[in-house]
Amino acid sequence: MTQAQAKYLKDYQAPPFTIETIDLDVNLDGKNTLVKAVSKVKRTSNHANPLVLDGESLTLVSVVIDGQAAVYHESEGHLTIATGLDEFELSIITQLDPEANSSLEGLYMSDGAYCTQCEAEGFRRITYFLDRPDVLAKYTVRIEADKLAFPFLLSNGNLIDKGELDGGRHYVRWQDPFPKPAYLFALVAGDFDLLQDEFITRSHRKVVLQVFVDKGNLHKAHHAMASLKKSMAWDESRFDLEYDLDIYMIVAVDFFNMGAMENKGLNIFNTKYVLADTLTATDDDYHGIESVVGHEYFHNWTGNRVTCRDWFQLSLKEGLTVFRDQEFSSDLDSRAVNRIHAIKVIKNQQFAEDSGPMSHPIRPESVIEMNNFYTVTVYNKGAEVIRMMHTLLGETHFQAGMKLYFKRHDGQAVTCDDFVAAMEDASGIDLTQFRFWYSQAGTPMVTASDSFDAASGRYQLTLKQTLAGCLSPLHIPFSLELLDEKGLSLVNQVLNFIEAEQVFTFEGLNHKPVASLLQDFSAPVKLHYPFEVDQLVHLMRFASSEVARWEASVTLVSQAIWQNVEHLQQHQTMTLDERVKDSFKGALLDEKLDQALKAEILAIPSASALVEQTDTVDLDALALAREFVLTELAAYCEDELTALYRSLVNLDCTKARALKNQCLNWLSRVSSDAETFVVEQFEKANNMTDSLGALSAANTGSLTCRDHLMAQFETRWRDTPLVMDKWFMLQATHDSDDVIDKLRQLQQHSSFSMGNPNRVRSLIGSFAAGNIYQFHRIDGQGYEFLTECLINLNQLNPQVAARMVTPLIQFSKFDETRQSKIKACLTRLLDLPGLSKDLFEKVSKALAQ
Ligand code: B3K
Ligand code: ZN
Repeated sequence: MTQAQAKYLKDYQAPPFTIETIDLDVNLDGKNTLVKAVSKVKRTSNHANPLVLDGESLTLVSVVIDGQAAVYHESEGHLTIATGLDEFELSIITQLDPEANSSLEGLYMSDGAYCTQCEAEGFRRITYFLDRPDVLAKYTVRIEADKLAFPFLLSNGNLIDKGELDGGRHYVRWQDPFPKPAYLFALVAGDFDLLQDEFITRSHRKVVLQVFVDKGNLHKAHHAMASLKKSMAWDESRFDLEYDLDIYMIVAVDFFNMGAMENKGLNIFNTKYVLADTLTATDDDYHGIESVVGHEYFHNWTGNRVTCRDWFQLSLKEGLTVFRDQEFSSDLDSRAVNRIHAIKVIKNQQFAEDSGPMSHPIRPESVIEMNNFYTVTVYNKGAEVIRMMHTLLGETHFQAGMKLYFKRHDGQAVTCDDFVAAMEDASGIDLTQFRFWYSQAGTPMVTASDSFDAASGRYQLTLKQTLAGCLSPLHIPFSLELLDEKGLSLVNQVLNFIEAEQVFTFEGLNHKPVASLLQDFSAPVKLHYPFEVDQLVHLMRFASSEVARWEASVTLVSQAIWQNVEHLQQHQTMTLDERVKDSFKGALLDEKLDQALKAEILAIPSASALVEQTDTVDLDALALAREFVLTELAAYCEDELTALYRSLVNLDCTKARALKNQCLNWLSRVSSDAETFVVEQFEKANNMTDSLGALSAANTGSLTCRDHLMAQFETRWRDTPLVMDKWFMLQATHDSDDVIDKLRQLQQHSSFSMGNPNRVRSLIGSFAAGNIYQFHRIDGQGYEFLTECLINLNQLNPQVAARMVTPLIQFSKFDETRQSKIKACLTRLLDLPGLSKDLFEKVSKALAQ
């Protein structure tokens, strides 16, 4: 295979040709599907180069220019057409086999329906085209197919024609009035149940809303529909943005590489983010649906109306749209809990990416396979960067910046810098230094130290920032609260931390205050400050910000775990400070504390989250220390946990369920009542949150009832794929020594399919990413199992394979023995004949580390 080549941001050049309109005629006929694409092509400048189009896995039938057979050359990935014309009509016919397309990119089949996925570079698997986001064309699409099997034929924009044809076939024509890049093209053909509703926009236009789901699932589409209506209303009220077409369609398919896709007017969704009823979906699933429906809807402005100039600018649309969906969720529900979830993604996953071989700035500078850059860095750190601008500018200036951005760039393909410039120009705030956040990879480290002079009442906080390879310091909004000894707030402000080292002075204090540092995680940095137990206990009780109180609890328990890791390494007995125990008991008993926040405090950091807090990890000691601290806390609080659990059992509300299930999880470690609680909860459950909460507790506590309950669950749900995903996930995350044998057996389960990314993620992905002790078994069996799966997936679905390799390439913190076993597996992958460029990019970078 030819070695995959990287592309560089610095090499960007405007397109030498452009395509302003395209007429697509898609004749859906299984293996013999034909696509005729008629484009109006224009030379954009004075040059004599041929037209070079992108294309992959296509069978070319014909190429015609202005009615004449064209002179062309087909090579790997390209079609080069010789022409001296400045403007011409190009007509290309290609033949596709969607049934054989297991990569789920381009045109493929999901459970008998045709559908497409074109972002980032899937359109080139449909026809030869200028498949780059800065070529914006108006699309007209004719679809023809068998009427009985495919009664619904959908594409972007508005339906302008339809009719019957001979042989039981029918056709439709769709026209999208908005010019768009090829990655936003979509087509669906199938037989679905349809949920229909409408939304009246604030300028009184009626928009038809449609959600298409597999037959028999109509009752599970209502939450997605409600979420869509909320999103439309929210974008009007918070961002002053209104929908622009007369119809908005969502189609749910079970075979899908990611969560969802924002194609103009025709979103295609993973069923996981559409289908829900209380029996089959958890409260978290409901929340996930609302947030993903919102995210895709918000892309209509941030992504579709204003799109990216090139793929290096992906964060322009993704960081901004994640920020918008986070704000949507926070405006609708608990802001603190939403913020905590976002912080966890950064600390547990993004920091890991930053310290691994795939570390990249939110605006990457070189890319081999674009699909590898839909990352937590581009998305979630990207959203943090937008959030920091929001913090620096404030809501009013930020919204003025958004207005200016749309005024300048509606209908254009632009850069991250254009966005920052709009924010800067609308607010008058200089963001020159802030721009380094776009170009610097890695996690900045902030070290804080402080001193108090009792005589003068002066408190000084010194902040130092370091970031490997960063010559100039970053502009860090550093949010700070100072509390007095009674817990009263003395100072609450955002510091502009702009120098490598900066001292902030506060006068007139009577005692040394307790500092709540980097409140609400005001910047995506690692903070180092030698917190004492008493300070953390104080913050847990008194910090004004709920997020800061949660953060203090995480630091408190993490410090206790790390201390015990040291004890173990020095062959000392493990201990747990009474103050730590009391502060957790205090939180449990605190009636003023929001139940959802309490549940977050009880969700002790996972082992993987703890790994992210250090540079090297002794995994075996970490496992013992974490289990020790958790068990000690649970034993100390057993009575309170039991009482709290009992008080919540019959409450029908999300927060109460979250807290109840956390209590159960703790009790499963220590309580003799745990079996009874779990079995009763499982048997009485009238919703999936309770069933799954019981099963998870049985799983973590390895309770006697576990196998029996798992079997019951399987019998009940074996025909409901999304629920079986939960069962596969529980199997895969069971910390038991025979789990790998079990996983091998489960790959033969009738509900499992290696071709379906949802199944693969729940069985194999959650093992590698969520069963850290078994995945990192010292005998290397975990690595070998994943490697075998990846070898299989490399051919079937390279994108999913490359997603799942992540835990294998983030090995730098582990010991020599584990590292050498991992490297042996990576070498085996690198030597694989026909290795996809998706896997090649990640594996080669990991081995080069
Ligand atoms: N834009 C899509 C992701 C496309 C991923 C391509 N590998 C979904 C989203 O972020 O909304
Ligand atoms: Zn997105």
